Amino acid sequence: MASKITIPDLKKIRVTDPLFSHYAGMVAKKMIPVQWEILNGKQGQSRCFCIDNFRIAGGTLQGEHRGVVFGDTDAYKWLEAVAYCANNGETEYIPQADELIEIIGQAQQPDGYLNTYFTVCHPELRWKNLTEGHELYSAGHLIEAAVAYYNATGKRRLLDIAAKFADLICKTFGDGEGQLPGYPGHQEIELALVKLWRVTGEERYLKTARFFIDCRGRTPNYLLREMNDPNHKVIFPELRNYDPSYSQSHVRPVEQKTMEGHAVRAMYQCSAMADLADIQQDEALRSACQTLWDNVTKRRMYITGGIGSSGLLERFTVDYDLPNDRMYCESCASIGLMMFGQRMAAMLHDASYYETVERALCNTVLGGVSAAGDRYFYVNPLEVWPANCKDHTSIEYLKPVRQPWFEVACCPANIARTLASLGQYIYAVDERSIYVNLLIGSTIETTLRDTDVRIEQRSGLMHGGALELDVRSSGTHPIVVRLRLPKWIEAPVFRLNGEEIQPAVENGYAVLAVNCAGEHHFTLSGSVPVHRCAANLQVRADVGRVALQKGPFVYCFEQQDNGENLAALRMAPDAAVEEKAPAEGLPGNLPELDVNGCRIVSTGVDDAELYADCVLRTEPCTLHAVPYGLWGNRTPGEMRVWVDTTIS
Ligand code: FUB
Ligand code: ZN
Repeated sequence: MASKITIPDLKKIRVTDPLFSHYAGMVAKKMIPVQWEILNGKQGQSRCFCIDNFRIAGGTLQGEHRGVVFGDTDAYKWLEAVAYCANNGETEYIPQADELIEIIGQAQQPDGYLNTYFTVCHPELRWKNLTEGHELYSAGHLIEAAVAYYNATGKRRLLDIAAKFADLICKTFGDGEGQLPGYPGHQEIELALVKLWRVTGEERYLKTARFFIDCRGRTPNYLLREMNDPNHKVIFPELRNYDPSYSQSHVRPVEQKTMEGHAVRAMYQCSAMADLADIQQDEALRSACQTLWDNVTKRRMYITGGIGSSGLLERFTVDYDLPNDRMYCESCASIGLMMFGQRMAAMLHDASYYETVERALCNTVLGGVSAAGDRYFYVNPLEVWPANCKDHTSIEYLKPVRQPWFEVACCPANIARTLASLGQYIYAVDERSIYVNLLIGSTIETTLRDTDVRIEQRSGLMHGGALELDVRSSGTHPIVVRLRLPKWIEAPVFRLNGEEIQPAVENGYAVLAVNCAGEHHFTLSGSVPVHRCAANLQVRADVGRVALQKGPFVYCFEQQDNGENLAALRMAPDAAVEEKAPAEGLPGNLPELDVNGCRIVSTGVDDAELYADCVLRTEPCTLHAVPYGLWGNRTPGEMRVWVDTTIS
């Protein structure tokens, strides 16, 4: 049996790639300090009361709880991002983090319970509204932060706080006498308890994580019963007439076949399912993960790795329903997709899952934050016409420019924690192998079976160059570097110290043997052409349309480069595409693309009319495309990914 794949010590990984080090660097430089101000209520259009809420719950400040019921998670995700930055040697915010941890500790109840909303506003309703109350979701983020903080700093205070709460949760929930047979309305704690189990070795955490997965979807539906209770106190009116598929509680997870409901909930659940399937060698759970993965990636995912087609309730709809201008594609959902893919790849030792992980990362997740690191998209459209993004309409949730903060602010700190811990997606290890999952310039040092290994990865693939891996081994034992061979590299050629080699390719990984001590210089070269992509014909929104992709990067057209009314642009499926110098002002040196196309300049309807007979007039033009992950970083305006094909 293959040995388990784990995440290496993040302290030993550094990202050096120009694009990703720019964004990862922004976390410590911008995101953490600005978010700290916001959490302290000092900045932001949507006032945030997060830290004051902890003070109030801890009795050191008088006042009322303000903000959303899961506001505590803003602090937890911020702490997690601070921890990951500390791994990278960026420790400036550790004193503030320690201070915050003390404030959090004061808000913890003597029995371990920790949630500012319920403590301050409704102590009598503790665990009575799992559907809407987010107590277990918030606990999950606390645990994730605590594990990250402990791993990064060795400090136990937050871990002890989280473990005390987790112990209460393990005692409270279960099928035993006096326990509640309930489960979270928003999954998160399941994967967090797995992390807590990994760091403490305490079986009860794993058992409760498994319980939450197993009891979901039982009949009668626990959440529906809560919602239908005449004494139920409503928190989110939009959840009236509760549909259990919204929280993936319509069927037992192991029997779920399609990705339903709220996208972030679904991804966090699937991540935990994959963790448990791997740890417990559970074939039925593994197969459910595979079915759900296939459904989401082959039927319900945007080309940008965005997921969640419905703005109403941030949810999945039906296969192939992927509208471009009134979708959701929440940044957190794509982060969740990365998490799910990472776990599938680890469980199955299969590189192909990283095609999706990098699709989500390079497009939706990068696009979720400004290049300056201070503005965010919550919703990531593939088509925007700023003039119609109006409040009090059905797409009022869709913002044409990134925002400094949100009333529901789950995305900013989620993006920060993801970018600051990118190393976990780039590399993985098992007993004798290092897996290079993402071709992103970086270094890693690790020890496999007494053999010290250092890898320096540099990628010139997006610019016609090669991927270089300098591997230094102390050579006590032979080891293997498993380099993912992405589908977007054509005619790949491998070399070791200049000599061509033909490594075996297993599950999408080129197997590069390192049998002796010393320096080994591997290269992977090949072409990375621009693809003119089509969607499955069933995707009504994209029929007859093309999108451009080079490597993992999807491209888009912005008004700044193409004028207004991008709907009038046309591009033949075989249009000549030329790679140009990077667009000025965008990080990462990714090429801009010029495409021969045309523009409809008249439909035959004059300005005085709205409709008349159709007489089309077109003019040739060159279309300019920039990476979607970088859109909206220059002059605000229209944007679109999919362009209609030429009128013959
Ligand atoms: O409900 C908690 C978080 O807020 C969800 O994950 C997001 O979709 C947002 O609704
Ligand atoms: Zn979010």
